[in-house]
Amino acid sequence: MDSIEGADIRHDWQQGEIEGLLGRSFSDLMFHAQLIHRRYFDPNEIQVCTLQSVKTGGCPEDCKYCPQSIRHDSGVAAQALMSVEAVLAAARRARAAGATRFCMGAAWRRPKERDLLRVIEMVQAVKALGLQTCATLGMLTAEQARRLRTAGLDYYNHNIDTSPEFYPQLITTRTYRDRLETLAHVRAAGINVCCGGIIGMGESLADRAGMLLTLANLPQHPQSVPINQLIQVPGTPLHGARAVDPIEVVRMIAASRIVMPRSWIRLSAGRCEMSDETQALCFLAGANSIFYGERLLTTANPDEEHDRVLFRKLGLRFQAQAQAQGDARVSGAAGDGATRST
Ligand code: SAM
Ligand code: DTB
Ligand code: SF4
Repeated sequence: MDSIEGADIRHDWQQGEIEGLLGRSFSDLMFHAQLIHRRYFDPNEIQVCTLQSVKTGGCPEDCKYCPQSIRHDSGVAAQALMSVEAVLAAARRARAAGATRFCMGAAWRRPKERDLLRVIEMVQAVKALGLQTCATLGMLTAEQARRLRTAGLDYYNHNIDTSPEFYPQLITTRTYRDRLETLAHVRAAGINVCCGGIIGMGESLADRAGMLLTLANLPQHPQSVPINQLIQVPGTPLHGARAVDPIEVVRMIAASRIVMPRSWIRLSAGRCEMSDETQALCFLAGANSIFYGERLLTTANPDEEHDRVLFRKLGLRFQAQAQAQGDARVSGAAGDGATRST
């Protein structure tokens, strides 16, 4: 247990318990998730993060879901690493639109030295705008993580994607253990961890529980947990997979909220394919973060106006910049949040 907040914050979850949560009556599951959510967060506040693909396509990895892998014929062309100036211009636009976090994504197995130097400049420049900084660049060594932290990196996104058992059916070019090792380097460097996965890839309920089990039983809960619904891109091996039922997405969000009470749970990829009502249920279930802006990395995200209207309808507000800066302080445990009274 890593906090005085007591019994909610656990690192000893069992597979059966999480399967039980995912399969519980919807009403009971939602009630439980809401109790936890309101204990640790303002339920009317949403954290918003804008994604920028700083290096698109041509990735040597073989992730079956990803349009950026060189092994799939998805039509995504390989591009060079963007200039610092162009990234900075995109960050300014994101800040003006209300984003508090700017995440730079690169389709790499791991960053090369020359590329890392440029990403470090990007991190410094984006940080100077007053935005929280996040990057997702593939595997990192301990030293690379330390250098990114020194540059001002607040968050590093590196997903485990699924359960350890299902993982080898999705990716063969890097192991689950490789991923956990990168996460350990990021944590040791004092960078907040952003780690989650994808649903809708043909995984079982046990695999979904296994993914949450791995995340919740890490030495610290990841401060951000992106839950992506698979975006089926033509040409990728998972194109044509059976679509996930919207209620299953809501259940996954609720279970994530219960097992990681202080983490920002992000309703990530797949919102274009979800109705407003499904998204509203996800926010009720404890999702309190989104990707905001018309593009994810290579695929579409809801346009900003649509999100603003939806948030107005639901009475949700964006987390303020100053508050976001406070949340980016690296802490000993997920969320940085003080317990809220309900
Ligand atoms: N290349 C880096 C890596 O994989 O570590 C960073 C970028 S990668 C695109 C980041 C994450 O996006 C993946 O781990 C995966 O969870 C998610 N992702 C990729 N393609 C997706 C898709 N088609 N649908 C939903 N999520 C996807
Ligand atoms: C995450 O979990 N989801 C984002 C972010 N981390 C980098 C990426 C979603 C990518 C969706 C497919 C695409 O746009 O290429
Ligand atoms: Fe490359 Fe990341 Fe896509 Fe895998 S998910 S193919 S590592 S860009």
